[in-house]
Amino acid sequence: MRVLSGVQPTGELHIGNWIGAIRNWVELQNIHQTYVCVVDLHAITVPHDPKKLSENTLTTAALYIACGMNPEQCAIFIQSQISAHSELCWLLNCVTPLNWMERMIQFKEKSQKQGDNVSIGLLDYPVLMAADILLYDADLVPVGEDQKQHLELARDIAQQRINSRFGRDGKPILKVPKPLIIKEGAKIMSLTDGKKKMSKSDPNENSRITLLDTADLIKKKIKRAKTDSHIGLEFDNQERPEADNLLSIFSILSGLGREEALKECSTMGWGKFKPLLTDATVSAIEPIQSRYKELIKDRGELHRILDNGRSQAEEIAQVTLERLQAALGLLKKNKVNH
Ligand code: AQP
Repeated sequence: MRVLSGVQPTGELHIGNWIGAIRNWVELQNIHQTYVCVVDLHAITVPHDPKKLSENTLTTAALYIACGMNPEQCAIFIQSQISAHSELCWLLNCVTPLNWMERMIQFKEKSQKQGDNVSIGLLDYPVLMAADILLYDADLVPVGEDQKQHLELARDIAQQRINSRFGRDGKPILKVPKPLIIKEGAKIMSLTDGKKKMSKSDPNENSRITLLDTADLIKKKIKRAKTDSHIGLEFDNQERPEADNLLSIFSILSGLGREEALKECSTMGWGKFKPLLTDATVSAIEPIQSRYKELIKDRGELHRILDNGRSQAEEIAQVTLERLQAALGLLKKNKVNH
């Protein structure tokens, strides 16, 4: 099966991106044809700093590898370097109803933060994401819970708007992908508000732990993390979202799993729990950080890996794009010289 996923280079990757997405790709590359991209075209749907964008793009790619993505086993590439992403997005735009887009939760949330400055690109974000996935005939798309609605949209566009309208003789033009959401850690919440997801773009840096935070910074952020007045950690108590979130993070990063973590922490006060969580977090991301430091020293090698990933991905993307162009009746380029 073919797997495709990506992260936006909108800032430093956090433990939510890792636990909800990247960590799962690492397993998948051993069993499936895996394509992972840095989705920089998505990152410009909100106001951004051009200098930081190119740096974050390279950093994100280096972090994929530091987290265990192996360029020998998967294709790692930059979305904007393959023009078929934007071209397919346009074709899909022309068949996607506007009212499907206005329902998207992420659009509602992100547009609210931007007042009068909302770009068409932000509204179109899910169609570009559909193009990313559909270009590669992906069977599976591993994402966190927050991206599930976008995945459903990609499925609807492929099935209802392309295959059933333009497919001939029952043959689909685009493959309809399936989401792959690993339950454990599918939505890591903010450290400062257990009801909000952890996010790269949250203006409060204390709300997230990034994969490049120092041990000291992690300690400080966890110390400041929101708690409640109860003693003992527990899962699934809607009145205690912070307890549920921090215990989930602990159970995953310590490797103990839910049952063991609950046994260990169910009668523990916050004062004792927080140092435990700090240690588990620091130890879990320390190997990523040391691999990252090595990788980022050799930018030439990173660019070589990305060039190689791009040529593998581009070949597939072009075939899909031409298939859809033909199905929509766009006149093919005449390849014969006059
Ligand atoms: N808090 C989270 N918990 C679990 N998974 C998460 N993901 C993001 N946040 C969490 C997963 O990470 C992948 C990449 O996400 P993205 O960067 O493309 O977009 P996003 O979901 O909008 O991530 P952020 O961090 O919130 O970025 P900003 O702030 O720029 O919007 C996806 O698979 C996502 O599910």
